[in-house]
Amino acid sequence: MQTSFLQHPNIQYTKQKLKLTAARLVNNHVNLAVTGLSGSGKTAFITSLVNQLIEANEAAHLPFFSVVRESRLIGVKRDVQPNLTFSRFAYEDAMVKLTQTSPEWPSSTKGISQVRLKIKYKKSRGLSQYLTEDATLTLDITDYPGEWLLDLPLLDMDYAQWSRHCQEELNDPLRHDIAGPFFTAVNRLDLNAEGDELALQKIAELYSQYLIDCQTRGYQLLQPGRFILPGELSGAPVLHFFPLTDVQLQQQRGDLNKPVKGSNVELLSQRFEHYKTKVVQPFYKDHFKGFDRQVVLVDCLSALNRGFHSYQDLQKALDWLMGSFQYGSSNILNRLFQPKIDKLVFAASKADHITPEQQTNLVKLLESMLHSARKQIQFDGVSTESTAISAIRASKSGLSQLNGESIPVLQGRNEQGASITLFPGEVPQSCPSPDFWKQQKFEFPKLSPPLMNTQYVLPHIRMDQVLDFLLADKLI
Ligand SMILES: Nc1nc2c(ncn2[C@@H]2O[C@H](COP(=O)(O)OP(=O)(O)OP(=O)(O)O)[C@@H](O)[C@H]2O)c(=O)[nH]1
Ligand SMILES: [Mg+2]
Repeated sequence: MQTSFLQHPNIQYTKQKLKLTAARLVNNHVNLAVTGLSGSGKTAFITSLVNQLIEANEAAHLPFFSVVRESRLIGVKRDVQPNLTFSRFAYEDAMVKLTQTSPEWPSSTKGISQVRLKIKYKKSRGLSQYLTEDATLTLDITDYPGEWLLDLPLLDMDYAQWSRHCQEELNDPLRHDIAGPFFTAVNRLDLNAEGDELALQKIAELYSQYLIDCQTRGYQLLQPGRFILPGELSGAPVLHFFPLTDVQLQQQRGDLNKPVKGSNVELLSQRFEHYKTKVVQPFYKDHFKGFDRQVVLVDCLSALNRGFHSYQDLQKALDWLMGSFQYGSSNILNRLFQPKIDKLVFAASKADHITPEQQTNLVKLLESMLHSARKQIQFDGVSTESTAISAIRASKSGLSQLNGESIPVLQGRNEQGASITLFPGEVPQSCPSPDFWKQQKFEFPKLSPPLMNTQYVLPHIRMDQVLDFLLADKLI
């Protein structure tokens, strides 16, 4: 019997080879980073993202995620993470807490962690349908503190310039009061005396305490970033430095560039330089450089709750933080290396704390905070999106009658777990004037996590839209 043309061994071999090549071509990889300042919702976001993907074919509600809507998602599973020096993202622990009888929010995290997912899907179109049906996208997700990005501008400063910059912050009356113990100690230090490591360590600890106390009072522009979140550097001399006061800077004048050998001021200046080259730069070179896509979470509602100073400080911190995503030729990052993030999502987190008709205002408020920097980022060729999300939705919205009128309300559980129904208030579209804050306060509620009963899929707001923006082009 004659072999048909298509069954000829050479043709079979070529088909096999094409199949392999095509499979390799579609075996994509995305390195997604999630950041935000302390408490902005990074852990909740990644927990929900992993949960939505793993449960996507079960009961997850992802109507705007095209690969799910088109029934092309085959399955998602966790795989061994690529970077063995990062902590493993504690997804399982978070899910245990969220699904227990009295659900709790996942624990606060302090450093960098990672999770790898393998997403198996059916391709949507093209020649490849003859070659292979399925493809796999490898998704690495890294959680890192936004505070680390606040250190980027340090790379362009010397010790004297940085000290001057910190003094501007310290001149804020409230910050100045908080820094009382630090000022007393630093003013007693003889800069030109022989270097005293222990004395410097003690003053550095007072400076860290000042930053921590500022954070407790709602300030967010706190740097050096590792002073609050030292991770593996806790106790290391590289963190034992602090800014000099205006008076000290005037007394030293030009001498800061040529400090007395072995003096306190020489040690301080060396440590500052060491921090820049051995802590800040390596983060950008070893990790940040590898990220393809980035989510930045911003907790606008908590800043509104805390008052004008907190809101203004969040705005400043965001300005600093966004320097890391501006790739213009004069940027510090471009001079160091070429970063490659091509998609960036700014998400106002915890949008379940407000009623649905306020969500447009929340996005506008976020955009007003990002305005000029965002334009620059787009100009540099990064595609950006701003949105309002809830990673783990802890409220339901509805209508209630008040004096014969229907008003939008939220139903959820307060921090003690008791059921509450409330109208949390309006969200401004931009930062209100200082006078407004004197007369009125914002009181967006804190909520307990939702009761999951027998469910294992986390309720959310707009996680599917975020997933689609970040991954749809890699899942075709
Ligand atoms: N209602 C509601 N609360 C949220 C949501 N996401 C986060 N939260 C609240 O915000 C807190 C902080 O969230 P995390 O996810 O731990 O934030 P984080 O950025 O990882 O915080 P750190 O690890 O401390 O930097 C949680 O404990 C919750 O109280 C959400 O989608 N809805
Ligand atoms: Mg966390």
